[in-house]
Amino acid sequence: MTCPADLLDLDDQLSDAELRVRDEVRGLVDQLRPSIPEWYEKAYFPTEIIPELARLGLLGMVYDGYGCPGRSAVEYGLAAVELEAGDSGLRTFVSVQGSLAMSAIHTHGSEEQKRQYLPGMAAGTIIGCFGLTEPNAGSDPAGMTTFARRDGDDWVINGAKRWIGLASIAHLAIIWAQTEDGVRGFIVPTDAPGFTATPITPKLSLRASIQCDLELADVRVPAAARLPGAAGLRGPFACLNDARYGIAWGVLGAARDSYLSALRYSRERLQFGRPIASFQLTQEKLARMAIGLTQGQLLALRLGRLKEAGRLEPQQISLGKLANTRTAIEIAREARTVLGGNGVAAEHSPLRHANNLESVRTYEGTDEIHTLVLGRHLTGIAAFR
Ligand code: TGC
Ligand code: FAD
Repeated sequence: MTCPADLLDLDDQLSDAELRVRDEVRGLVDQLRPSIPEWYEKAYFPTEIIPELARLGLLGMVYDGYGCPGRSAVEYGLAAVELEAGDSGLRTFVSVQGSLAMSAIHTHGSEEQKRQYLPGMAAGTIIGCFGLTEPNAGSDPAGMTTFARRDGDDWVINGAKRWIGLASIAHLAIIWAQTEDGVRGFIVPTDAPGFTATPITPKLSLRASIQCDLELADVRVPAAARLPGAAGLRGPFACLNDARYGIAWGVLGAARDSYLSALRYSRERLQFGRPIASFQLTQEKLARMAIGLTQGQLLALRLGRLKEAGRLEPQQISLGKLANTRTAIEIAREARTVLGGNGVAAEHSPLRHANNLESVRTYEGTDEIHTLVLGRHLTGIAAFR
């Protein structure tokens, strides 16, 4: 019998190296799985696993040189699936550290900045965060008011950021700010005077993960802290592409774990003297979940192969992030119904995944923003403003 989570034998499309990465990360997440409900309940992000994530080459996974692992786009996608099959918080850590903070330095940094920060970030000894969103500028980062002004050879930054992942445990923050010449990016040490990160608590989603409010009050950094390759909003948006790509894969892990939980439970749970899996309505739910998961896997794999060929376009990433996140949240919610009342107990994962996916559908561009990115691509008319 084919694996219920791989009905089209997509493993057949993966190389030995890709399968090896997938299996290694799956093995790690299997070890972590028993602890995850407690981390979620206690709103605890397990920093103690960072060295193991680094050892498996999951930090800055697709970047080359400077101590980075240099793995392929599909390998990164498969790792994201396995991490998110545990909890979206695990995949979010890897996304923020690798696809956002390291991506900003790898893509826009000077040679000196790359040498100074990337090896430690790949090793997990330097943690980074990425500050784009502000209290009054979320979907529309062009509305940011954080401002960096020149003062002799230094820059002095003032403003506020909101929802910034990892900031309270980070050593450096990539801060995007307006300047007299437009938006620019800065590497800001989090122990700089005037820099404050305050975790946002309590949260009802992504509980085993850290997001913060940032305050920047006259934070002074040298000229060498500016990312020389970033000019305008293209700078941060280029980083979002890699993170959104990872999400298009990762959410399938949450979907798969939810679907397999429901499938398992439906075979074991008896009502009216029969396994609930024997009822046509339950089978219809399971079939719908299997179809959604399979379509999502095909979509992610195609995005991965396009990325490896250097042909992946932003609107294709929007399509993948939007479609797969939407599918995953539907699967997680449907899976919860199969578990009945037990589905709201913390020992079962689907409701936790569904709650996490509320964050995932919102960050890195909401459903609505990715719909409008696609709409703009289809019509040539931007409907944002
Ligand atoms: P727009 O006029 O479209 O573009 C401004 C400049 O940026 C360029 N550009 C891109 N470049 C590379 N990749 C992309 N995907 C790009 N999208 C746009 C564009 O070519 C232009 O360049 P230039 O040189 O001509 O100036 O900008 P807009 O202001 O109209 O914005 C459009 C819109 C709505 C799509 C954009 O604002 C948007 O994407 N909003 C969503 C914001 C968002 O996603 N924020 C994410 C914050 S980080 C986060 O959530 C981390 S979550 C943790 C985790 O990942 O796990
Ligand atoms: P708003 O932009 O105020 O949107 C509110 C609603 O209005 C949404 O439904 C939106 O789709 C809709 N809307 C807005 N504009 C339009 C339009 N033109 N047409 C139709 N509908 C529209 N940011 C970072 O910079 N770094 C991080 O590490 C980070 N991590 C995050 C982690 C979590 C758990 C969360 C929840 C957020 C994180 N974010 C981060 C912020 C995230 O990117 C923003 O929340 C997201 O971009 C949406 O912005 P907003 O919350 O201000 O919502």
